[in-house]
Amino acid sequence: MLARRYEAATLEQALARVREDLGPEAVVLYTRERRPPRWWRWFQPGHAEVIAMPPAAAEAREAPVSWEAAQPIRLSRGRCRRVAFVGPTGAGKTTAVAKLACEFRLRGWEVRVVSADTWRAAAHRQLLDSVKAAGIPVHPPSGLSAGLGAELVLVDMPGLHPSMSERWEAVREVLAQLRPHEVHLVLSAAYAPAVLRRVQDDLRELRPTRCVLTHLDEVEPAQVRAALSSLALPVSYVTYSPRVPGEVASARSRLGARWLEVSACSCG
Ligand SMILES: Nc1nc2c(ncn2[C@@H]2O[C@H](COP(=O)(O)OP(=O)(O)O)[C@@H](O)[C@H]2O)c(=O)[nH]1
Ligand SMILES: [Mg+2]
Repeated sequence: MLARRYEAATLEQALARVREDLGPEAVVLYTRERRPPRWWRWFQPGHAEVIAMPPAAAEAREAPVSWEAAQPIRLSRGRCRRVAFVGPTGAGKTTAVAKLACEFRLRGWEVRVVSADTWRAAAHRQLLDSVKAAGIPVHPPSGLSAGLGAELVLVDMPGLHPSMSERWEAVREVLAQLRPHEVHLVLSAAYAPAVLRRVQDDLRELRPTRCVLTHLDEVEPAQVRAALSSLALPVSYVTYSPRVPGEVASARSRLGARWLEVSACSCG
């Protein structure tokens, strides 16, 4: 979408930069402002952040793309919901798991993460580093029973391709053991439509019921439209930065829908 990030000491200044750069019709996708108390500002100035994109009206006039928003993960106190994330290598699985783990933890839920990607040595480390600050335990697949007692268990799977038979075996085994309530297919919005269709087809056996669309900050609206029109699954979440925590939204939230709708309806 090639959304741009603007940072300044205040929200007004950041928005002024957006208008200066993208014009008064710029589409603001996200704002965040940290305002320290007045007496503290001398030591530490405020910080505001805006993500915005050029006006959708500038885009080609085409029919709106239809897409479906899936329900976000729903939890109940004292009950454990197991959610697995599958997809190709580099799609953004580990990042999405870490973002969601932090998000649910911050909302007060008991969260555990299972790192089933033993192929990328850095994967476990990456996950551990990004969620440990939130106090979320990360378990190897052999520690699945440690998920008992948690209200949400998020499982990060290794990247899959039909040629990787060993990984498929491992993923099938973890899924059989875990019996997840939900399987989310993680797809990058940067993939070409043919790749998106092929991946959905290749991974159908794992029965994903929804997909997470990632890398929205890196692609043009036309690309997001192409991605949305290639999806057979409803979208559960979107991610729009590599940062953890933060910058993940349910497709049913205003922010999540905005990331997709701006592109889907870029028909002027
Ligand atoms: N810009 C951007 N980068 C992302 C996003 N999600 C993941 N990444 C980056 O994409 C790369 C692959 O992500 P990772 O979570 O390791 O993918 P995995 O192989 O599917 O687990 C990493 O460099 C991430 O920081 C996103 O929404 N936006
Ligand atoms: Mg990974």
